[in-house]
Amino acid sequence: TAADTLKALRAKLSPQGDVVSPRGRALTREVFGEALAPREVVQRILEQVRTRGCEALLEFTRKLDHADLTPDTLRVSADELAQAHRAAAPEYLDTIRRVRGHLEAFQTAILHQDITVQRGPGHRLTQRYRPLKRVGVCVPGGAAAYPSSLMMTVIPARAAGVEQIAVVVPPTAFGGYNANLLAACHELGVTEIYRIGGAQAVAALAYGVEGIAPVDKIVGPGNLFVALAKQAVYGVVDIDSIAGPSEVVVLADETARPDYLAADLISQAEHAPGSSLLITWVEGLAEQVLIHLERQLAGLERGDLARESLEQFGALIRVANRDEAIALTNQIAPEHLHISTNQPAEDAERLHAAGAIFLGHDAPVAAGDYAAGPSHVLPTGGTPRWASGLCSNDFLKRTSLIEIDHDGLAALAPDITRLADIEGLPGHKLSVTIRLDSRPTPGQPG
Ligand code: HSO
Ligand code: ZN
Repeated sequence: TAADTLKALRAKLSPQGDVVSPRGRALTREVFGEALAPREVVQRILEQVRTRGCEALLEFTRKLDHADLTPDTLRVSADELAQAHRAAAPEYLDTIRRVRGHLEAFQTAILHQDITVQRGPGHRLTQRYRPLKRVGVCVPGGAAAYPSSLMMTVIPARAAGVEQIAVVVPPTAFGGYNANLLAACHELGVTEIYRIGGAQAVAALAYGVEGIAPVDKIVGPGNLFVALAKQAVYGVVDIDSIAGPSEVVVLADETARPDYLAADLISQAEHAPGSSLLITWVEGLAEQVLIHLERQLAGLERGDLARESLEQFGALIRVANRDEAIALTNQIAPEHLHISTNQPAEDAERLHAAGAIFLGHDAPVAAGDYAAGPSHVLPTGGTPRWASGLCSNDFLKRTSLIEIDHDGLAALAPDITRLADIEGLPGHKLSVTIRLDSRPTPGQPG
């Protein structure tokens, strides 16, 4: 049944749980003197960085990331950035500029505007948006270098008007020492980059340490420790959604090409871990896709990683008809949904729980991962039921402006005073009646 399928899929989709590898266990014993669950590891790290500051940050960076940094080498220097930029391939920089154009255009177009509502004479309300001042961006650097994730976080923040952006990236060859990533930073005008990762980086951003000022919000993907740390500091700062391993559901009808479908499934599986599900009602399609999967995996550089991921977190699912496919997809609530049918717009109308929806045979998820415009930082693990992908509006906060003059207050007074009576708060009432009993104060809007 669909419910059983869903349960089985959910089990597949939670490789992030509180599971520790034997290596992880050994490492925590070495660093903390005992084997700890990830949540406890994160608590210890947060506490240490909060109380001991940079010293603890450097210590964890040495012990967990095996990088011996000093307060001076922690931050990427302006020279390093300029040099990486000079060394970058011109075509690569052109790509960064073009993609930046697509992202900026979309992220700017969707920005919330202030809204003013006149409720009557002397009673005007405004919902006002202002950008956050200072934001921290986590860029992963473990399994691959991700200049695209840098763009997908920094450009929406900039579009919202955020002035200060601090990037943290692990001190690895794919991270803080990656020339392409540093060149992208320079191209985007990002100058504040720290070679730190994991829970210790999140702690530094949330609490601040000597040399790193605290931020208002932390965004961007990361491993289990980053995710748990972000969850733990929420409240001290804001965070975006907790992005787990990549997921895609591909919904296919008889017009879909099996070779395209195979490539779409592999493209998220190669994030390793990544979860890839095909849902179709077409007889024989899954079998055809399987043949192409084999063929394509054999020829791909990361084929082995993708194969492992597909075996562990992949499935080809056949349902009775389109309606069932849509219902199941809504229950799964995937990060990415690719509608590979001949009526993608119609189908999309009925699909309401996905981080991002790609419409049609020629709209692979990779287009959104790299270039289209919406951020590829999306909710996962079933959270698209209620969570949304990152966008420029997530870097705005709203404030209500309440403009009321003497007449406006007089009109509201009976209701205010009645509610104040009911709640037994005479001071509230007095703050209204004291004004009504006197003349309007000059120079008030109204
Ligand atoms: N698919 C990933 C984003 C990404 N893909 C980065 C390639 N680079 C997020 O779900
Ligand atoms: Zn991807």
